[in-house]
Amino acid sequence: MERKRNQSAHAVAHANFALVKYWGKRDVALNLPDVGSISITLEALWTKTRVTLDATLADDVFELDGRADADAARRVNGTLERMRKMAGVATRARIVSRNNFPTGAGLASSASGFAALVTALDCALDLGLAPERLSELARIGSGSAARSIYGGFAEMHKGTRPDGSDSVAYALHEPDFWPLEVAIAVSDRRRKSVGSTEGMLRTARTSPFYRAWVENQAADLDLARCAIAQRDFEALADVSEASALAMHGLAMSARPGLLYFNATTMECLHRIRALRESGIGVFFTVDAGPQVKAVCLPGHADKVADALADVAGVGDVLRSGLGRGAHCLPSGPAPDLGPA
Ligand code: 2P0
Repeated sequence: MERKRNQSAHAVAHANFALVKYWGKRDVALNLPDVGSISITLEALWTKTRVTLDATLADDVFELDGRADADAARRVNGTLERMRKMAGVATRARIVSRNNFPTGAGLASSASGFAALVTALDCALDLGLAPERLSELARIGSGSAARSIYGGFAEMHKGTRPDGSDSVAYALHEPDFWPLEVAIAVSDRRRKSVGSTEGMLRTARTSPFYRAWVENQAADLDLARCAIAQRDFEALADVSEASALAMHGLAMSARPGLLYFNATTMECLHRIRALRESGIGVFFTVDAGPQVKAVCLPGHADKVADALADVAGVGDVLRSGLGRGAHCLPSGPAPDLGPA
């Protein structure tokens, strides 16, 4: 195999969250989802990753947020091996990655993380892969990462092939198609106690409602795709809140039940419903953590952010518009926390 020397690339990918939720796997080894999903990509939350191929290294080195991270290194090892094999190189890599938001707290750090990693590796290894192939590679690392390859609105297809080559995401619309705004009420920055992978497996194994969830998903995906295409906020609010609550209801019905909400989460949901009833364009969604994501019509996010900041237990309210897809950055110094 060819030994590449010190070839370096730097990429950024933005976090995304689903409006129609992914929860459940049809194949664990290849990380194939049992359901499709539809997401929005967030401009303000990102991972920047630099990959440097270094022929002097005996092993890969992975640094996350300024510290060597052995758990994260194990998680990215499969992706590295797979992409090196595609390029026909054996050179070890130094990977330096930074998130500008809390890791593992229900803010989709694995989504932006794996999307940034495969994008940086694609550049460093000169692979020139199509977005669907990058999406496939990102998915093997983390299901939601398949969607962070794209900006704006994206749809993940559950796929049917055993090899997973059609379990990939596609772009639905660019960010400026419908410039929705997001306010995120952060009530707990700690890592969640049960990760998404374990939570999904437990749910599929033990919930009596799992098959019903899987069977209902196609209808929700159709509703959300149409609502977005027609910029119908009421319809999107209806299906998105239903999907989030069904996902959490399902997770709660596992044994032992998964409780990602805290008291502040619930208070925020009530606050958002009250705002919508008063005429403000806002709906909620919640992922595998207590943070509440409020999706707002353009121009409505200031009022929503103020209202969420008032809820007892809310520490910060993060704000974002819709962001671009993953891309390589001009080469420069190691990733910093500057603008993406
Ligand atoms: C989603 N979540 O659609 C759902 C909703 C969290 C709740 O995808 O096991 O880290 O790595 O494929 O992508 C978070 O799970 O899970 C997630 P794996 P991932 O965004």
